[in-house]
Amino acid sequence: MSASQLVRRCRLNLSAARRRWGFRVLAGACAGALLLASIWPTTRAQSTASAQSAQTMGGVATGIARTYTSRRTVGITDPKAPIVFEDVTARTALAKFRNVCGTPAKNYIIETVSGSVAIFDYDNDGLPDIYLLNGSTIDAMRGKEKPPRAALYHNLGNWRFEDVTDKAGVANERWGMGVAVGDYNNDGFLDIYVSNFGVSRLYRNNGDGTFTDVAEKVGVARRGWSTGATWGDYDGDGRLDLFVPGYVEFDINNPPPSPAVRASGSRLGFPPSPATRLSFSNRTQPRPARQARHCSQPSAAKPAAMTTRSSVSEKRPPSR
Ligand SMILES: [Ca+2]
Ligand SMILES: [Ca+2]
Repeated sequence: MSASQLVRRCRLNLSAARRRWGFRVLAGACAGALLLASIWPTTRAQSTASAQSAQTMGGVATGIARTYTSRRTVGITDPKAPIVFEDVTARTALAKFRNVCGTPAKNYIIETVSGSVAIFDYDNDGLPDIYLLNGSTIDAMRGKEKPPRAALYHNLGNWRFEDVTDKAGVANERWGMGVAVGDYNNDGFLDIYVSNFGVSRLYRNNGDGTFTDVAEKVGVARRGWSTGATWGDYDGDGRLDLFVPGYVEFDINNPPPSPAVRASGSRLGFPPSPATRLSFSNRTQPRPARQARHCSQPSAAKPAAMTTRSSVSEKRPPSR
């Protein structure tokens, strides 16, 4: 091949390469345009939805229009909607009720749980009544102070309630954990099962505004730490059966040392256990502070009074 032929062939190749690159650029531009065209409606829809989610919405419980960000509320509320819920507790006898659950320090697990509520028509007058369960304190369980009481409020209508606890005989005065309502004897009146820390109760509805605790009589006075019970006819024989779950084992007369007790020695009136005293001596050992605190656990000197077993032992029932 001569030099002129070589130059000519190089020019032809260069022209072909320019045409190929030009086609590729044109194809890329078209693809970009198509991509933008496909993205544009989605982006616009998202922007619209975002703008809608920031719109001011109303129709809430207070009747005051508020701004919501959740899309679930968009388009389903009306700023002129009426009030749906209003807290009227202060206007009723329920305002006097106070739930008690140990001390504010919450040194023991028992002090962190209590209380329950049942709304049912105990006198069959067509108006739902309210039964509020209460907790207790360790001192009350040990007879050192007056125990808190549950309360039954009879619905008089027009948002008026009457405290009929004494008349009904359902004060409980134990550390309440749960309430289950059901007509266990099929007499047409709803009865109350109260699961307690201590001895649970079955309040039979006498049909005259009073109840009688028949738990011992019918064999459901479960001891230990019971929690949320429930009624159900598990075998379909037409009679309600009762399921009462248990929680952990806790000896109210020999609770495990809490951090506060370990720090103060005998806070809350409980004397330091041998294990606690052992922990104080262990702190003098040349160990890291964290390990020394760990050694304060009653691992070797005495087993802990509370365990996390799935079933509750009834060998050591609480005093109440
Ligand atoms: Ca009623
Ligand atoms: Ca009944």
